[in-house]
Amino acid sequence: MKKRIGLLYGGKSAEHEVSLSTARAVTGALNFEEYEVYPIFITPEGEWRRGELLKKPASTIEELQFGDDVTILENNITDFLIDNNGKAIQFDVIFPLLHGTNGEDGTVQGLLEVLNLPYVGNGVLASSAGMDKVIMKQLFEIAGLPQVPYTYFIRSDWANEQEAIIARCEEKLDWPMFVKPANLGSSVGINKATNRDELVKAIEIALQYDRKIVVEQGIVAREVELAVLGNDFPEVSVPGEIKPVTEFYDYDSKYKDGSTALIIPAELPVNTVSGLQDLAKRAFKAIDGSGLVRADFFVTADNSIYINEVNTMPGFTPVSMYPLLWQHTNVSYPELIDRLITLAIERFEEKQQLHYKKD
Ligand code: G1L
Repeated sequence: MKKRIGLLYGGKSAEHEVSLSTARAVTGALNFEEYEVYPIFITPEGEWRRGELLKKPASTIEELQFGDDVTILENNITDFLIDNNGKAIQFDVIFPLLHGTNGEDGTVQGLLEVLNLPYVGNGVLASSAGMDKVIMKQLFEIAGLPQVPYTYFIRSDWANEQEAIIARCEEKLDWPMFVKPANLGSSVGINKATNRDELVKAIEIALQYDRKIVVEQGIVAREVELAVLGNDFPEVSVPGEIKPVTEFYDYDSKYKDGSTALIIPAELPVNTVSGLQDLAKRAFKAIDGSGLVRADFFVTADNSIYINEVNTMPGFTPVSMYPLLWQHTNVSYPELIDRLITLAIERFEEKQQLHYKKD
């Protein structure tokens, strides 16, 4: 029996287009002898539209964007589960290639939990923890992972005690500082500050994107990333390095210009590599990850390691860091996708065994 996969992509998010290209790439890697692939498109306005069973990989993203002539699911999003004859489609697994519809992650995962459907990747807890830099840092702290000094506050704190917040930043952190919205996956709203004036400006900008702000101490370091794959016994890839071409790469240079170089494997001493691999696994466990995470680190000139963050929904096209890291660790893109699907089903089946009441 072929496995029925629902590919969920698009969405009411800044990464709508990225999600579409990713979905196209995934259809290109799935073995159609093994899988029945159902596309489920979420429009930029948030309407859910299920397409017909795909016969072959999508050759363009346009093929995956359905118009309003296709099953419109505006009143009941769970209609994606119903075929054109009113029969339920029994999905074996859903592949959610998107961020939460309102920018908060874990929301789509929550929907899939309520529907009792197996899905690829992290659960509700890891997804939402991975979306909030402060919560993530607190979990890393508890797990004893090394990270750069930071402080945080919310908008109303800033309104009431601006002076105290600046004082706290200067007391806890050295210049330069990086100001970041706590809640965004990408680099939007992130700015560097080398003095008080710049700090105030950077905070005002960051507050346009989130009510919670993190201020981190800047360090001179290389950016090194590792891929983690698994559930209870995760495996780790070789490290890769991101070499920015500009001094600090913003959203545009990171995601559009291609002005960063990926160096895989990163050139590092063997014990630094094993240190990174150990920390990557511990970071995965600290957020209670499942399926995959990309763990991002800073490595200084003397090879000190600091964890920066984990990404529970990393870039996932064949030329993105996460799949490339596995390719260099002898796991091809199609194989990676198969492994993720298997992991999703294993986790789901294990959860089905749990008792929900005393008996
Ligand atoms: F399903 C996985 F494997 F967990 C998964 C889900 C989402 C992997 C990678 C992603 N990434 C994305 O969806 C995105 C980077 C395209 C964001 Cl919209």
